[in-house]
Amino acid sequence: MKMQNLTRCACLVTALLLASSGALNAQTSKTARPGGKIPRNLEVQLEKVAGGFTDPVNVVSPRDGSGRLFVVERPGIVKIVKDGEVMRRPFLDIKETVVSSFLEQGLYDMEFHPDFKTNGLFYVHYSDMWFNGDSFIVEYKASSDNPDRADLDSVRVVMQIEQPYSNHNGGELVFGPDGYLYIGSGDGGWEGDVLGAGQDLSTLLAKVLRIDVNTRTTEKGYGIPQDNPFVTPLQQMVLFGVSEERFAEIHPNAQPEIWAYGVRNPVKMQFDNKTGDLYIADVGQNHWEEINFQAGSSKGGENYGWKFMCGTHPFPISAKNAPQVGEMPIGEYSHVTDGICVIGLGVYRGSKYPSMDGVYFVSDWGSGKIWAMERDENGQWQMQEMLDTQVRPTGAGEDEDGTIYMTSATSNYGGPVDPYDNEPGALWRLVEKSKVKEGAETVPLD
Ligand SMILES: [Ca+2]
Ligand SMILES: [Ca+2]
Ligand SMILES: [Ca+2]
Repeated sequence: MKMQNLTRCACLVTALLLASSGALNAQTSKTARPGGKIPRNLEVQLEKVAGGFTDPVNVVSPRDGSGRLFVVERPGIVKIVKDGEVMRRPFLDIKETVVSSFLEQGLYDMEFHPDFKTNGLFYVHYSDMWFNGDSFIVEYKASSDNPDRADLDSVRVVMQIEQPYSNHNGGELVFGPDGYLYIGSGDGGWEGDVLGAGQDLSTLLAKVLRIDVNTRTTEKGYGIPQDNPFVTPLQQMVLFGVSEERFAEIHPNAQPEIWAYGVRNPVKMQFDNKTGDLYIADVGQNHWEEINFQAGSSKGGENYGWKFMCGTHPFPISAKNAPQVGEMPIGEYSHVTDGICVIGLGVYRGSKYPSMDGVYFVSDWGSGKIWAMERDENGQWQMQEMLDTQVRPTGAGEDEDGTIYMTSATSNYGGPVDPYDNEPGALWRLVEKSKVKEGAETVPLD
């Protein structure tokens, strides 16, 4: 299961591994690396909830009091877990619309509207079969006669993002505390940001996007929050009476959906439900994986540096005396030691495991490691290894109480493959080690 078994990965390891080791000393003081100690004693474990899934990549709660969890399967299926049992009939089946032959494609994520309980709306994000793998964000409604079924006729396209290559599609959908939908959009693909999307404000690729699904315009299936950082009110587009400072902030070609930019492949992002802080786990290229932190007070507009930076390091890594660009991550780890594809698990804010309160958990798909992150008494982020598992984390979500769940899948990188040929994946619950349920199956460890 470990890294040596992977022939190729989202971030092409192999020959470049050794080249990165010389850069290990270039760390800035604020970016944590594995090997730290969070300022509390914490031991966690993963309990198996259910298995038999086909490439599960995410799990989400409707927060409607039903206690159901919805597991997203990459081929285009959403299954319901109710009272610990996987329901036989799926909630949603859009396999005919989703292309999933390449591992980074498929149904990426699903999110329920904050008012799902009353309006029944939910959103999915996937690679579309008929539009050559373009990313689609689509709204559906739960069936009015059967809450365990989606109403396929209710489909409404919210957004289409052109995907010139099959990889680096991002995927996250998450509603912020402000009620807006945040979208993780990757750099479009190939390698090395060949499109130059990271720093290009005229494209939706390589961005965190923020849209209003409760309104729409004649051109778009959504509204633009007027406080998005690159919205330029028309009255500012005059030559006189505008300060130099304000002119410097005006980007007439910028896409107004952009909330933050300079990300490479933000597969997982999560809000801290108590503080509104946003954690963006950004999959890196060849050498470094990174975790970015955006305070709940942020007004947006952050530049997370790609493709000038990968973690705290210049890109390409051989660049000498390169200036640092943008916000530095709070955490990073090397492909040499710790993994190849970062998967954020989220901040625990539930009631059942008080020792985990406020801790951010993050994992790696290649190594199966799980870390806890927290600031110490000096405000310095710490990153401590919690578990070194034998499974491959792919996604995460939380139930209504805030308990964190993780999906794992065993697929190898690449394509074309039939996801149904892959070993079945599983759903896990992250718990305090001392509170593992009697008889529960726990995750295999290295
Ligand atoms: Ca999500
Ligand atoms: Ca792509
Ligand atoms: Ca970065």
